[in-house]
Amino acid sequence: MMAKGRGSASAVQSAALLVILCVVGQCIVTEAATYVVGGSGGWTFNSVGWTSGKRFRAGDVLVFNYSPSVHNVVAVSAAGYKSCTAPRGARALTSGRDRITLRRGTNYFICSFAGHCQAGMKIAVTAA
Ligand code: CU1
Repeated sequence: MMAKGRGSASAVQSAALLVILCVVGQCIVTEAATYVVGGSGGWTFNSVGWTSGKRFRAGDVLVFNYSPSVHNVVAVSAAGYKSCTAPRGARALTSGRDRITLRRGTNYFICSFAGHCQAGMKIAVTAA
């Protein structure tokens, strides 16, 4: 009888622990999710629609996968995003698998290879 009682208490403790781990796990995922831009297709033309329906938070990480011989990633302003122009002296990321942590507000990225941004190789990512 006593053993059964302890067993029940232990089962309750296990259930409580599981809930706490799940909650903690969810918090971690919520605070720093990682997104592969463009999904399996990667960072390429017509990436512009990729953000649709997604909710981003400051601290989330975007992974840009692409071939560095034909693309790059440049962070730009809203104006640069609209006009598809990188600011003078802008540093282009060129590793082919760049990771960028989102800041609160709207983060703009384009590919600065000629014509690529105009072909939809641009994304505006708003992080809450
Ligand atoms: Cu490109």
